[in-house]
Amino acid sequence: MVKAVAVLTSSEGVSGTIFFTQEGHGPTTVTGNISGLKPGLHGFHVHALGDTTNGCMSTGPHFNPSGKDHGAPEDEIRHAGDLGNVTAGDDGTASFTIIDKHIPLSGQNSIIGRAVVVHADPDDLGRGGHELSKTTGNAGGRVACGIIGLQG
Ligand SMILES: [Cu+2]
Ligand SMILES: [Zn+2]
Repeated sequence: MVKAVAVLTSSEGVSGTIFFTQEGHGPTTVTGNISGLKPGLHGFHVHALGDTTNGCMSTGPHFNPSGKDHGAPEDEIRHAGDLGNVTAGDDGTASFTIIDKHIPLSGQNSIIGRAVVVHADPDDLGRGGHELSKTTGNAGGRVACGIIGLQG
């Protein structure tokens, strides 16, 4: 079992911790608790770079090793990093579990050393018809991010 963690940092009062586990070559389980969000849906992705020298802006685009368009987690055509949305309740907290086959914790397409990003707005999952729908899901600003690191 490989385990990883990302502690979110934010200049907008959002905080949280995201845990990742993967057994062998199976899917990766992502569990998270995030607080300080505006109620509603927030795009949630793995971005390509574990670089926060310029805050969440320097984490690059969505992790996309196979060069596809942006999509929903269940789509055939999606970025590996496309984990859809998380939903914050009226208290501004989101607690969730995501199981996904595209974000391994080892091997060539490992997400270790990359970043998770939480967005201000909902991810339209590529279906919004906006000029950004096929690249970012038009999910708006990056309100929090954390570098994915190995955990013992
Ligand atoms: Cu993103
Ligand atoms: Zn994407």
